[in-house]
Amino acid sequence: MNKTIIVSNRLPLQVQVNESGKVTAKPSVGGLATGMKSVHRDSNGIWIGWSGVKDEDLTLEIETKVNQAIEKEQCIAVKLNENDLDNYYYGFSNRTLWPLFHYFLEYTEFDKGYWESYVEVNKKFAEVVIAQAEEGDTIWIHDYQLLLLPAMVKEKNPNVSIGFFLHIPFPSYEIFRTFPARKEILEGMLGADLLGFHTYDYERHFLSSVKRILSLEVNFNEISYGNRIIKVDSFPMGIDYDKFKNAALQHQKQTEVEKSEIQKRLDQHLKEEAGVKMILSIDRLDYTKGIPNRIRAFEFFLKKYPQFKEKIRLIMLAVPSRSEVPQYQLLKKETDELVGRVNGEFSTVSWTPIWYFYRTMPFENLIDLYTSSDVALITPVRDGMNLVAKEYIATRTKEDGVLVLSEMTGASKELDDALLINPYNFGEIANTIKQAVEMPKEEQKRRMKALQKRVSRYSVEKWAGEFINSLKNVKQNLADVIDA
Ligand code: GDG
Repeated sequence: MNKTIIVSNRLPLQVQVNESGKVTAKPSVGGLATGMKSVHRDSNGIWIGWSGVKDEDLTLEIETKVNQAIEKEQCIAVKLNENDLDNYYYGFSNRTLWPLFHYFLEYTEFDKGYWESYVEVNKKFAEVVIAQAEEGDTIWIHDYQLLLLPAMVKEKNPNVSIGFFLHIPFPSYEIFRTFPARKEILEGMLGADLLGFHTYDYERHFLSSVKRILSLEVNFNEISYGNRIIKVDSFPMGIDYDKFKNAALQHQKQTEVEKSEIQKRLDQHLKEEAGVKMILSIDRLDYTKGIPNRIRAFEFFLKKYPQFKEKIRLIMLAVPSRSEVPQYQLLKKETDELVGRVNGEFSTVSWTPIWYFYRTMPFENLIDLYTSSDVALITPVRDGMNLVAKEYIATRTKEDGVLVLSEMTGASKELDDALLINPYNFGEIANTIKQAVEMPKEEQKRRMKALQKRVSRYSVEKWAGEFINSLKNVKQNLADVIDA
């Protein structure tokens, strides 16, 4: 029976090795893992990726135990050592591709050592995939860490069908052309039979680079490449809508003893500070998420509309991320300083304008925050999709709440009932915050219902299903051409 092989940098597992050498592998609960569940489990499929334990920490005994634990979850590990992680992951993936694809040219480091390691690690992945793949199998490769993998697999095994999905933006040709390895990257991606992006814009940018850099013929959304036709399409990723909706419904039924400390504090706020509007933001602390702009815009709002002092609060959850990379350390410093500045300038004895959390929170607390906030303020300067916006929508079971969303996110292309803003325009953000907190309930409801309709229909399972179907069609078309 043909199988589906999923490949991503990390396996969808939390692998832990405790001090006495006991190994556990728990499934991760992230959106991608959920969306792929049906593809992974139902199709007798396997998932290939790094386990999260580097070679230096693997004795023979521990490695055997790790492999046994992950095989139970239908997963297979690619081994990575510290040098790979420094150069392929923290280096080329996160200091070259991530900034470049998010339009941060000034942060993009072109380093030969990073590139060589990226090629080597993609080869390591290819070896494992090729060992597992059999004729007729379907392979779905994910994201920017593995851009060279499709061609490496296709070359050795032309009779498997390969899909590739990019979770981050594909930049415009004018940005992409600056990249020394631009040709190699495109050729690597073109090993796939189907290439998927979150939005039509990213798809268009990719096709334009293919045309201009590789001089290939592009016909609508199909590329002629040697004797192959490669299809390119957009598949906007969704969320596990029911999971968020049901968690919010459950949340409403909580008794006093079941409530989290955060929820108790939020309730206290409702009692003692009735009328104070709660504005929420949640993101990894990443320079693409527009966190400093958001704080500056909030500061500008407090200056421009002083009537909101003591009447509004920004709750900002910033999740630690890639703290080994210098730009992330600088961003942390800048964020701390800006929060300090705003709180220092505007706080009163009974009111702090920004509640700032720099940590990861459990899922239950995320639900506390989503369900208790009047407005979600999401201001990335560049974001492939942004799932937080969709999660906020799913938890608003009373059909209230307002989403203020950057037009630089992939999500904004689908969510036109949100209040869309340009994250660089502080005046516009300030005015939109005012519009959001003053929005009449009927308008909130009208907008929220439309947003919920969209997000509930296009769930993460649907997204995965449509990608796989599209890949099957490409395969079918190919078979028809060969038979004809
Ligand atoms: C990349 C692209 C694209 C956040 N804090 C906590 C927590 N989260 C969860 C959220 C959400 C996820 O993390 C973040 O997803 P995003 O889509 O917002 O952003 P990235 O991490 O940058 O993801 C992005 C995505 O890939 C998918 O293709 O949308 O554009 O950059 O699910 O809920 N979860 C928990 N605690 C936290 O503190 N439990």
